[in-house]
Amino acid sequence: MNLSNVLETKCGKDIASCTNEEIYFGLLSLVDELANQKQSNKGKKKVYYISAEFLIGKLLSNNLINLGIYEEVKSVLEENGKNLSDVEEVEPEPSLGNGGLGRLAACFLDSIATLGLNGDGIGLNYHFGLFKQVFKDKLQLEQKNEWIEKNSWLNKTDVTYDIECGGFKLKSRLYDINVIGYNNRVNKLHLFDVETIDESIVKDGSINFDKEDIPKNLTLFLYPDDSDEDGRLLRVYQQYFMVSNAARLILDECEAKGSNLYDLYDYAVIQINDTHPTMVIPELIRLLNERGISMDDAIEIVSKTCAYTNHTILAEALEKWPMSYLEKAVPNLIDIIRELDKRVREKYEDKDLYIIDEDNRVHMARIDIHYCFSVNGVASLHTEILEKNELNNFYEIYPEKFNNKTNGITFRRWLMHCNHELTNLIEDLIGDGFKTDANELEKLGEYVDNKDVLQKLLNIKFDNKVELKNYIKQHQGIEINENSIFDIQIKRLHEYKRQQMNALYVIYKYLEIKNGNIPSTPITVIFGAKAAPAYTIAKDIIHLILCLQELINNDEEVNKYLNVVMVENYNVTYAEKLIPACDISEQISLASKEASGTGNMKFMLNGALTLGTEDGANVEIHELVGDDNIFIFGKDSETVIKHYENGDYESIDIYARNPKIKDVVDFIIGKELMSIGNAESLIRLFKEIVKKDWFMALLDLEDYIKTKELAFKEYEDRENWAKKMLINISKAGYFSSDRTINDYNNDIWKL
Ligand code: DL6
Repeated sequence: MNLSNVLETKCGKDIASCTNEEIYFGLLSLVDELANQKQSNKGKKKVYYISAEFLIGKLLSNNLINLGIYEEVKSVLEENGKNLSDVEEVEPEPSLGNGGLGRLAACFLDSIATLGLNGDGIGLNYHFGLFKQVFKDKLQLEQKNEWIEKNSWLNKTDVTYDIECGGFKLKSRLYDINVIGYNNRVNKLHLFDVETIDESIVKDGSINFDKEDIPKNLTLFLYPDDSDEDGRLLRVYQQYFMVSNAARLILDECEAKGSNLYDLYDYAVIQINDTHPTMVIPELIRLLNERGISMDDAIEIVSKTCAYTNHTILAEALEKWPMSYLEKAVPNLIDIIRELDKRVREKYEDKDLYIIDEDNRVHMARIDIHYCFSVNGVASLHTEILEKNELNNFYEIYPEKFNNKTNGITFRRWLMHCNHELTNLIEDLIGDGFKTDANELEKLGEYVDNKDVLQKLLNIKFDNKVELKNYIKQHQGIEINENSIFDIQIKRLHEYKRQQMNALYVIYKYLEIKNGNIPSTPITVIFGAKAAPAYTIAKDIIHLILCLQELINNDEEVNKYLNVVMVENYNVTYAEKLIPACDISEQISLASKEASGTGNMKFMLNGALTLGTEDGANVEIHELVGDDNIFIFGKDSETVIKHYENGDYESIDIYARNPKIKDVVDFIIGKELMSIGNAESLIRLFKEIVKKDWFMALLDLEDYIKTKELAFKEYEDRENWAKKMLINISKAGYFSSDRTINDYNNDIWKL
């Protein structure tokens, strides 16, 4: 194929005279055409990965890489005076996810396709996604995030279903996105939409709309505000719409391949990603009943087809829907859910196993655990905590169902796409085998004493810092110092992830500098996080960080040594710039609370050192790199779990006893911040930390400060630091999602 000619034909004129937009749309059409020519993965059995989120990120460059034409396209564009990065800028980022759960689903789709496995994703086509975050007066505002253009990666299909909810019928329409494996075959991401959707009901760029008008609003937003009953009901409608479509599609595909439905599990395995798709279980049972299969048989068939992944230890994050909501939104499922509950009651006395509790709430995870054949956690520690603590009563009765699948990330996006310089260096050193077998990164270990290689690693990091600096300047007008240490915390905003503890460190450092204790190397602390619109304390934490950003960056005495940046509208695209530029990766959740984390893996792969607690997959990173190549601090999960059990943690004791901590916490409501911030918000946060501190930021603060200072000190020895970087990269192979998907396939899916 003469790419230059093909592209010119696609664009309708010579490349040199095209705008970046025209080139983008030309490439989009070319990529889809090439994908459609590729073979799709085939096989009798298929995995259906159902998920409320697919945080797929921009697709152009990744698709070019996976098709093996990235370099060629890049040089054709360069020959014509064009730059692929500028073309990438034109692409809107699909807004189909929120955080780790959705990004994991996207990494998994890439690996499933790459490994040649027969597997599709199924989700919803949210028109305005989560929300676009903007900062105004140092507060987070939410706006609708429009991403669907006339030409996009979405391909309209002929598939439609009539979905019956409580009170009305919805007509669905399936849109497909091609999932192109690396040098391999193509799968699909199936996104269902409702035909009657009406974008115009969202007013003035906001995220406000009539929550009751389900036919018009159903697929507008991911995780619509659930602070009121209408919002929560809307989530139930969304979930049901997603799984009812999924169930019909699956049954149709399996029947078309010859299944008589009694053997459904020979044709399909359904991976339920967190509890949002749980209703696929009763819905499938219902559809099988409709096709004449008895209740006993239907339950058995579905239980042999479905597998559940748990992604959270937070009890409050495990969904429980009031029966009254289900009666209203999904009356067709009520009898089946009651039947599923009845069967549990007949067998067990322990009320905590029941699906419907005494308050008439339906526990979604309990449906999954009783009626799936596999239940997995997403990191060793997480699975262990599920087995020993959170889900121990279930583990006791179903030990054979429980298994661990430590998460992973796709190296195509998180190394080859986002860090070209590092990829090239690795390829020069060890060849390109690591692109298909990530374990080959171990070979880098040979270079740990090679000064030339270590220097190259430092140079690449520096170049990436300059790139990030320019990006932040261009997008937010904030100037940062590429010669400073880049200390980065990017993830959803949640108290358990403890961005507030990092903010307290910033205050500590500010006060130190004011007292004349100047750091040897300047420090830039970077945050990126969206807070759920109704999560008040999370928004207070963002406000605190934005106040610190203003105070510190404008203080001539301090800003030479310390800067704070909260990037606006943190998303996959931003992550791709931040991760390659990072020196210190903040993974500071309260031990026992972060199921796994996947950002920790991305940073490690790009040569950042982890500053973290013994939580989630940090534990496995620690085991792989050894004590010298990671900075671990804080109380371990056992201690934390005991505090919760005994109810004996009082943050006020630490605050009152430790003057250093008191000074830092008091600063939140001191004159400097109160004069530039919102008093109500700052006081609320202060009180929360001193009186409640549910996620124990003060418990670990002193150790955190000490360990962070140690990390900064070690950074001074550049060569030794580069060694640590190299060791981290060389040990990252385990966290390839190709490994994770192989594990899922070998142990659960058996495709
Ligand atoms: O498994 C993917 C990802 C984990 O890495 C994170 O540790 C975990 O917080 C996240 N879970 C969720 C579920 N929602 N809640 N809460 O996003 O899953």
